[in-house]
Parts: sequence; structure tokens; C-alpha cells
Amino acid sequence: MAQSASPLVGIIMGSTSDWETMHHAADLLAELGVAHETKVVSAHRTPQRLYDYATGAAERGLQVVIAGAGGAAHLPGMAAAMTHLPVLGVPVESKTMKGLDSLYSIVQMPAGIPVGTLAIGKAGAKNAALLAAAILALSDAALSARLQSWRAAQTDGVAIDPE
Ligand code: RP5
Repeated sequence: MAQSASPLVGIIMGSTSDWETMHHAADLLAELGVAHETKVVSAHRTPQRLYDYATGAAERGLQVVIAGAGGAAHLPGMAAAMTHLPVLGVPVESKTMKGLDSLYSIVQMPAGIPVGTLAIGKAGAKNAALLAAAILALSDAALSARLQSWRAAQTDGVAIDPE
């Protein structure tokens, strides 16, 4: 399932350059059969687009927002400030600081406006998708079964011998 007419998860990112990281979240949601959409929404370059996206997200039927950004990564926090939906933040690895700047920008939210912050880079993007799926699975038994199957397959795929 790729982008859907009725997406439940909105994946936003600060730049097209973030797609290299954020496509891992989209790919995994597709694998799990979770309807989602992907958009470039920059806190700094397109603030009005961010305002419109975040304030309209719940009304459009989204249930979880995944926001990835790098550097001065204000996108997840600002999105969280403008929607009551759960927001999962993915720090994109930056060239100059290896994503530590992104991580610190996203993780250190003031009390009252939470962002569920994941790991830097690909692992964070994949885990954001798995967390979004787990949230949706609380009220979707079929998705819960698919998620459990995915995890079981992952477990089965781990070799016991190192070589
Ligand atoms: C951030 O600045 C984006 O999220 C991206 O990670 C970073 C660099 O953006 P580009 O200059 O590649 O567009 O806003």
C-alpha cells in the first residue's frame, strides 16, 4: 500500500534531501499495510504549509504524524505544538554534526508538548513506522496481527551463528 486516499499516518520531512532517510518509514508502513502519505513540510522555509498541515491533520483523519528533519530540526516540535495527535520525531543525520544537532533539537522538548523521539537516521525512521503501527494496532486487530507476524519473522531471521 503506497500513498492512500485516506491516510492514517502522515510522514512529513523538512526537505527532499530527508527522503533518503524517511523513505524507510514509508516503506515499512507500506509493508505493514498502513495507509500513509508523505509530504515535504519545512518549519523554516514553508511555515504556512506547516501550520496548515498540523492544524488540519486530525480533521483530515490522520492519527499519527511522523516528522523527520535535520540540523535545526524544529519540524517535529512545531508540528506537535499545533496538533493533539501523537508526533514521532526522526533526527536526520546531518553532514556537519552527524545528526547530534538534529537529535538535540528534537528530543529536548519543554514539558507539555511531547515528541516521541527516535534514533538518528534509518533506524529511527524504521522504528517510527513500527511505533506508529503499534499505536494504530491498539484499535486494529488485523494490523496487530500483521505487526506481530513482522516481528516474529524478524526474530526468525536472526542467525544464531555469527558466520
Ligand atoms: C532541514 O535542513 C531539513 O530537514 C534537512 O535535513 C536540512 C537540510 O535541508 P536541505 O538544505 O538539504 O534542503 O530543514
